[in-house]
Amino acid sequence: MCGIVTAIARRNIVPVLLEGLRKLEYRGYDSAGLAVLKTEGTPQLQRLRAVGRVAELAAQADATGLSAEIGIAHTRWATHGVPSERNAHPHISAGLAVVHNGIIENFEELRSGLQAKGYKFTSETDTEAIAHLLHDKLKSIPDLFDAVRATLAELVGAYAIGVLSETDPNRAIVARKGSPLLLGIGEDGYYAASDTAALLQVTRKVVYLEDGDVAELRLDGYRVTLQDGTPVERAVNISSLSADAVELGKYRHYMQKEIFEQPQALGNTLEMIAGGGGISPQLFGADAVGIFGATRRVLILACGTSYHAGLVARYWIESVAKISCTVEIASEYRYRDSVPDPETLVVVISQSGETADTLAALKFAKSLGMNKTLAICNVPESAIVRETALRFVTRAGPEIGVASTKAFTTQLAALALLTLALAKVNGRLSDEDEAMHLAHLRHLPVAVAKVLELEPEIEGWAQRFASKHHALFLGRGMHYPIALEGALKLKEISYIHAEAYPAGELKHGPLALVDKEMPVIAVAPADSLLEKLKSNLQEVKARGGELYVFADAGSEIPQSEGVHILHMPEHYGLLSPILHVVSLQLLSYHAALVKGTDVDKPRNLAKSVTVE
Ligand code: HGA
Repeated sequence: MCGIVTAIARRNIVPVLLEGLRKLEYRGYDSAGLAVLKTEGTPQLQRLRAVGRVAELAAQADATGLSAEIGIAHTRWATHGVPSERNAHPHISAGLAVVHNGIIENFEELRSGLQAKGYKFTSETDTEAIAHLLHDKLKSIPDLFDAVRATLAELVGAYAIGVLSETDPNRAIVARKGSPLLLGIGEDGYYAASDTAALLQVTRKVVYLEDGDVAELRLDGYRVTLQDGTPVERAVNISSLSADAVELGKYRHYMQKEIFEQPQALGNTLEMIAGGGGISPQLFGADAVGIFGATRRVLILACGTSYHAGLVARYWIESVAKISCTVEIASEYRYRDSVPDPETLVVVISQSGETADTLAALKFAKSLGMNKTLAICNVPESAIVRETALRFVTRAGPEIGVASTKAFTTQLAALALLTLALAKVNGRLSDEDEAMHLAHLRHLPVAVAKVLELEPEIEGWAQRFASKHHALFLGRGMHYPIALEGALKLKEISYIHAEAYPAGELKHGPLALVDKEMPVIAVAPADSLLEKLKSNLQEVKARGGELYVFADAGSEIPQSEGVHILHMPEHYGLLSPILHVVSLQLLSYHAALVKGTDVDKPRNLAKSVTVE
């Protein structure tokens, strides 16, 4: 998704803008740009834009010897108009420059109105309408800050913006509604960015803006107001994010680093149960006991990989806590008529906590009177975390690779804790079962490390099927969502078309696709469904399909012609999906390496999906 950096400081801020954009690259983008104000003599905007990588923009900045004390910069992930230099931000309207993350839903209406007034549009973006609208407002509202507020009042949709003006060269204006933006307070100036990682180079002191905030950054200070101009104070936080956490280190790709960080990420996330005590519902917030005790139903809302985490949790919550649970894709839920139930615990899951569809679905559920809400999220202080009554912040650390790995497994760890807490508060967890589940959770980092040792064998498999165009993933029970996640990972980063089915569904359709060109990947834990799964695998074999089976020790599936077996560790009970998904992550990663795709920044995808 688009990323924004804004800076005003007593130094050349061009390197700061460029480094900030590099740190936002992981969000996914197709072009980049920046604008600075040269303040010696008559203030003048200078803009550079490039399709492709930030490195290209940096080369242009170098070649032109660009230097300034105030500027805005942007990585663009196109929503309106193709990726091109013409559509790259900043967009300019006679002396004004604007960068924007989000979608302006009424841009067509705004554009026709502005065209009627004589404004010429040079791009296909919705963003350009903001620049011209602001220019138009400045004719009647001479103060830049007030004119920005008046402009925002006419926008329908989501935005985080940065604004510079030649006629008001000593300040930058930023604002947010629906897209992320935070301020950075540096030693020598003030900054703003879409996420903290972009600002760690200059400061750890950050101010999270709320939806509807507008802020002015000057050399000697900053102020924040609501959109109506009412001044507001926002707390200054010291970020604990480590600058190293976003460095690649010895790894070839962030995805590989993040796969291998999983034992540590799980250990950190589960640190609160490391002692010998039992499960404490307060891990989810002070009101958790009351809310969990009154929970008759759970509704999980999420998108993409987080949705798959929710699907696994459904099996856990229904079988252990005995509470009815449904899982729904957030972008569907938010637009359908459903039957609201105030007794339902609404659980939203998002890596970034800024996922636009999940946030909107949460707000929608609340508007229907469902106020028992819980967020599972990897980013403290994110929009979603601030909206819910209860929260659990996973401690995966920053996830840079677009394809989620450690965020997913730590979400599952959090959901396992939620299951146990719900079961305990509702009197459905015996002391022995609690002790057994906690022992498994505490051992989880070691168990995941064992799966990582299988990398060389998995790499061999990836070599074999990377040349295929399609793949089928099979699982049953709580491993069906793991098959879904395996197929999603393969699609995302290797561009091999993959589908996942509950193995029992094979004969109802997908078996028609099976031949020797269709590798079939099976998740085969040694659980109560194993015998059923074995029969499904026979159905594939009988039709000449090539089977790749991830089998728990003790599964007793023999290797034979066309049946490849990779031996996983022993069955890990309730938490088995967490082990099985790690092997599928490695499989996709290595298939993508063989295919030579851009593993960390797959085409067309973005990391924090901050637009609808
Ligand atoms: N709508 C703008 C910005 C897109 C965006 O925020 N993507 O994440 C454009 O298409 O340029």
